Amino acid sequence: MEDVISHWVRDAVRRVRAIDMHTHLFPPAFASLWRSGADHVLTYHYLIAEAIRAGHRSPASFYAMPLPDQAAWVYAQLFEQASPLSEAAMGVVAIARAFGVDLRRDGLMGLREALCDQPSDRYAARVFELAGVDQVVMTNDPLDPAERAYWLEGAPVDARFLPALRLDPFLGDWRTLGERLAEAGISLSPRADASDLAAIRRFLEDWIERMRPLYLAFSAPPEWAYPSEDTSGRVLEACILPACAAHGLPLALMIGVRRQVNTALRDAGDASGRANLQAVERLAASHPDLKILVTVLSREDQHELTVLARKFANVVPFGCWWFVNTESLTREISAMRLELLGPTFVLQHSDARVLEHLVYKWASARELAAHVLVHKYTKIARTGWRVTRGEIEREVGRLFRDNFLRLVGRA
Ligand code: RAT
Ligand code: ZN
Repeated sequence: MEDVISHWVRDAVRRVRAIDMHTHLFPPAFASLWRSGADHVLTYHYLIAEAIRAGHRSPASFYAMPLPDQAAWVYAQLFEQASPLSEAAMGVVAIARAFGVDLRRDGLMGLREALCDQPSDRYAARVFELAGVDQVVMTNDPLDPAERAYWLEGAPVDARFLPALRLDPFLGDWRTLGERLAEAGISLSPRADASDLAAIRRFLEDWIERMRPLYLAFSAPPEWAYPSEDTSGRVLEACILPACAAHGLPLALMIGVRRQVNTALRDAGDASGRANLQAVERLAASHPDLKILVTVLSREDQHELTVLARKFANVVPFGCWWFVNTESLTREISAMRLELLGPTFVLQHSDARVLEHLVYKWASARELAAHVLVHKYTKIARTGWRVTRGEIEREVGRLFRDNFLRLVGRA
């Protein structure tokens, strides 16, 4: 029976089509924001941090190089002068293999030839197929001028790319928000008064109408508090939460990032810290109708978040984010969530910044699911439960897609 269970689980996990609920990918029509190809794969900020560490080079001199030289330098540090043992480096090996490239034999040139670096529908379809992914959710920022222009000109959004409205600047410093909104034609006063909040609310309404996002989201530092009397607390209370309620949209919180602890590293310069999860608890308790998707960056917060989700059915933990998206930590976190919540969370998201990331991140998610579920199903079978293939397929479907789709009202 145990061999049969292992076969059923592995087969269900291999075949399930994932919905990726958080990526940084854009459709082909958003051409300048599209990222694919070997040079982008190798200059993923996860790898840049590792290469600069291994190669003892200053971030400034690294970033001064053109993209192909940056990629070649990262490749030399992490693949020629060392074994690719880290999660992100192994990811490149997995991408290469999926495209028929043997990195030892074919090197970076082989990878450049096999991967396409231009926006392309057909290539997107091929990569989605290799990853077994049906749809990805984007991270859409109406305050990014390049992105805003695509939306305003009505660039077509391929149905495989689903929008999510990302609101980080709205919860940041008031002056910076004012500057960013001014670029979008909205002027705020320094007072953060009722008319400013009304203008922000109208801006959100306008973009919800235009983008039709699946959820609103923001990432937050460890000290993020709720409720709060500062301007960001007022924006949340007066603009973001009412927008969620008016449109029945979930709010996704990504908590625990300490931005730019090393500014020279740019995108690679963020760190993590322990969050104050009582803020989430208060938000969940005071807004029982608000669906809250939550992921936390520090390993130390994972158990507290899981316990919190037991108390509030409107809190749904999702994925293993960034520094906890590693083989050992995803196993620990996902097993713990199953043990305390059953299959009522979202197993994984990719956070892909480059199209081909989907391939290795979802291969890892499948390996993770197989590892954790073979163990659990074997255990309930030994305990006396007659396991069926159908129930395994149902739960795998929930973890990879259905829990998320139900939450955003698309099931
Ligand atoms: O994982 C990452 O690539 C980070 O840089 C962040 O983008 C993070 O996932 C976020 O969405 O803020
Ligand atoms: Zn992200």
